[in-house]
Amino acid sequence: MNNLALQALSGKNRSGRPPLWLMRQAGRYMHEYQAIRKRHDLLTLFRTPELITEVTKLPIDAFGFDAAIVFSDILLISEALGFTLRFEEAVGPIIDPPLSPEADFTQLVGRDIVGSLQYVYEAIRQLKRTLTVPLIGFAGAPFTLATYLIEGGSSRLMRKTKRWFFQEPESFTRLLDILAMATIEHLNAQIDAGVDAIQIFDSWANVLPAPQFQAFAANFMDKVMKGLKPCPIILFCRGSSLYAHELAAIKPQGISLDWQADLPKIRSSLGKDICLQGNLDPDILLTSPSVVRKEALRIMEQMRDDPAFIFNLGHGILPETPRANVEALIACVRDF
Ligand code: 1CP
Repeated sequence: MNNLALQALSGKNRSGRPPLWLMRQAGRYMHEYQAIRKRHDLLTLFRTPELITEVTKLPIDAFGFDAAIVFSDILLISEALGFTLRFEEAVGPIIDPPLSPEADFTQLVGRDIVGSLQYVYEAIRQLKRTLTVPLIGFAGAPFTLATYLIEGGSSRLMRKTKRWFFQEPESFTRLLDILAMATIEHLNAQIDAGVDAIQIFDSWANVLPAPQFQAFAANFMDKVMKGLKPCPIILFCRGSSLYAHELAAIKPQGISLDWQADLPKIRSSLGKDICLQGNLDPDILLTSPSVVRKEALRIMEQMRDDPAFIFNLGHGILPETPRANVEALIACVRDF
């Protein structure tokens, strides 16, 4: 087992080079993935343990990243909660009908979350039998999951969500409570199945003003974390450079930083114990190998010999990323 990733998560990587994996490392930038996607639609991929296992391993076999991430999605739990989910080409996820403040969302309580998502846990068990690197499980944070349920899919402005929580904070809080309980069940089942670490994504928490960030994002990531069995946890949100202190106060093993963050500044203000993950701008991977090397080296120099640093992107890898640039990044981190 390559434990560089787990060593960095516990602040004990003395090897001189950081572990490396990418956000959304299994995906459309890989021709192997595109070939599998031609044969199966996305929901079939997400629901079939053998296909989950195959896709999870693609980037490990092709590039040798230091950790694998279960090929799944933060929105599959919405099906377990009784919503209808589909993914439309060139549009993204659609939840139809979406959730409104008038709906009786007590119907979301008492669902068999773990029973509905068995295919995820079966894939984790399969992967653990053969993987040679640590396996990361994940879920969306309650706030980000709520935005998809309320907006009915991807949204940039989150107008319906914001109207709901500004006008009716109590009922919004009740909704987040229900989603937190379901998320805890899903993550504990992933831990039971054998994942080595958990990442919680609050991708849209950047739309929140500071008081609401605390009330709806930070407090609910905290609530989820407190419900989990022992396992290293990494928290991510867009806006993590703005809210790094609030995230660190929840006391996860690691936080994943967006590309706006100044890593040395955040390291000196948070202290050396917490693992920092990040933060190359994914757009840099659209340039050229020499630019990728220059920008990656800048980060490597900044974090040189930091025993609690993991090299990653500041957000998900883009589908149009040229493979040569991913290869240049890997060589740069490996040879540092
Ligand atoms: O290697 C991996 O990381 C793959 C596993 C993975 C993860 C960790 C996928 C597969 N999705 C996710 C997390 C996820 N899904 C997040 C949180 C991380 C982030 O902020 O990027 C979010 C917000 C989603 C929701 C989602 N899933 C969207 C909408 C994004 C938006 O802007 O609103 C979309 C398009 C998906 C589909 C999806 N999920 C995963 C992949 C590889 C894809 C695209 C697949 C394809 O089109 O073939």
